[in-house]
Amino acid sequence: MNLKINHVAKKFQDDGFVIVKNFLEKSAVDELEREINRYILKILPTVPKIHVVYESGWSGPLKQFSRMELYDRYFKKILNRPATLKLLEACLGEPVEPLTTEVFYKPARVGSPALFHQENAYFNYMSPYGLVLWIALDKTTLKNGAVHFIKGSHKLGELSHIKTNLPLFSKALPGPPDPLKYPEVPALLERGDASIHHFLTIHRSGPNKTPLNRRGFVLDYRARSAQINQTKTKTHEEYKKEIQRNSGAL
Ligand SMILES: O=C(O)CCC(=O)C(=O)O
Repeated sequence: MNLKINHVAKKFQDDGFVIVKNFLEKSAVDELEREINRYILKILPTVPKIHVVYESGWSGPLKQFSRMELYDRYFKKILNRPATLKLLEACLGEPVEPLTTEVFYKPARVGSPALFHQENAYFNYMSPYGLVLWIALDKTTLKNGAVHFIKGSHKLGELSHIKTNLPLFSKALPGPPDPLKYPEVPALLERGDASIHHFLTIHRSGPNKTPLNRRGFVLDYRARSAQINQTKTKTHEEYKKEIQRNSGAL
């Protein structure tokens, strides 16, 4: 097992992302799916609108929801799963602290793209930043909006993002870096596989034009020693509030 962890950590450190086959066994993904469906039915209708994004307006196909750990014990516990922490700590090379959970739903037929971005444009930590674990609840393909990573882009440092004024992916990069130096790699996952990416790794996902949902369960962690950039956080929070007011979430 340690050999496998070392291999995963080395890939993560070299490329800025790594794919972990069979991250969850079948019974664990089935349980996770049941718990997410329970959350959508019972809890989601009661959470503040700032933690839910639909593809359009305030009903219909779900696009994304977050902060589940605030409202439900199951998701608080899953953030602290010892095997997950061990793997992520090996990747980052130091202990990690849980930040939040998210579900990127990418609904059938209408699921819209995620623009090129680095996670840290939203989280605003300083080195050694943090990382994201993305667990596939559905097989991901080139047609249903698999996440694409730009290999090696975590070495480019913090890049300047533009404002999109969208409720989700409110910041984006104007475009990818030179594809000859930094090739794009799609994360083609089976249900239960996962990817891990660094807060500085540039990534995007395409639309979902297929008749089936493409759901990803996401856990975000910071490095324990990473300090938050207070100035950037203040500016980001003000910008986020403006978008939330405009969209009617606040
Ligand atoms: O799941 C997706 O389509 C996008 C995920 C993403 O961009 C992220 O985790 O920041």
